[in-house]
Amino acid sequence: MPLVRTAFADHIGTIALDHYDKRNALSRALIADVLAAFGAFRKKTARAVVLRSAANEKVWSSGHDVHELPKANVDPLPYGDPLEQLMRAVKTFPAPVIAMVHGSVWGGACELIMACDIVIADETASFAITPARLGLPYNAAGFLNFISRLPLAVVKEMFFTADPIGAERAERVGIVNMTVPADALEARTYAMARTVAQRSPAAIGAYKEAIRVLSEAVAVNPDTYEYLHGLRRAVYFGPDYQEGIQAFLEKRPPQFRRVREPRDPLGQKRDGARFPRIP
Ligand code: YXS
Repeated sequence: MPLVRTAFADHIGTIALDHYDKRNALSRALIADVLAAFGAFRKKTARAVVLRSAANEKVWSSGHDVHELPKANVDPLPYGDPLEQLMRAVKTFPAPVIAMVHGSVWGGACELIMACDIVIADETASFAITPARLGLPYNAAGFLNFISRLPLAVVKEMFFTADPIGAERAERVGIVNMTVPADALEARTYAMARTVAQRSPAAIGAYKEAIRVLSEAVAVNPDTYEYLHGLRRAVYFGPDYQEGIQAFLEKRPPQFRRVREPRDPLGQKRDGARFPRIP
């Protein structure tokens, strides 16, 4: 049973997340169906793709399928993770991907929205990036999807509080292009898609790829890369991540304890530095 519904008309593809029993959690299986739809629309040379929820419910997507996250001591968001593959598929699709948002967007689904080219929401929409609730370390590509789109102070507020930002403020800070009344959302989204589909697909394809390359042009030398990776390792090997995942699965609030003195792999107490030395 496919976990997405698709449609194609007037050069416009539609991918509708359709697994509301699990609040459209971005599971490996659901992502595989979304990636297959993008592959089919690439063959049809779609000029725009609308990414939406099939259900007109209070949740658009609840983010990464937490049951598919490692329980501890393993990088939870490696390069090959299906959700990371989905982000790259959206960003490299040769035509604009327009997110149509009714309802709340959580965790990795919030980053998925950031990876889309255009976001049209209604007044029921809200956006929360929630790794801090799980004690989960975020990756550089993920941060860049936010930093390249939003003011730093908003990125920090979202990551440090893990609280939702409502539709009206989401439009003000740039999470969405526009917020429209719920009864106008579908019409406004497809009107935008039709306009895009009337323009030059060759030019727009080149614009999208050029903007992607330029927006990702961040020079990180090997030392800095290792430093950033060290920051993540310290978290996913740490007690918070284990407790965060366990608490979610047990449906209880997490109890994050004081950070234990980090020990190097030989178990030697280090000089109290909580993170690897800055190169
Ligand atoms: O218990 P059953 O079998 O009925 O299933 C329940 C939930 O377990 C399931 N479900 C999920 N399953 C896997 N992964 C999820 N993210 C997830 N979210 C929900 O869906 C069924 C209905 O859930 P329920 O009863 O809670 O629905 P609700 O309508 O009362 O509440 C909807 C939500 C979205 C407010 C609530 O489900 C929720 O808070 N979900 C978790 C949102 C979240 O924290 N997402 C972040 C996941 S981690 C992630 O995306 C990244 C790795 S990161 O952490 O970096 O952002």
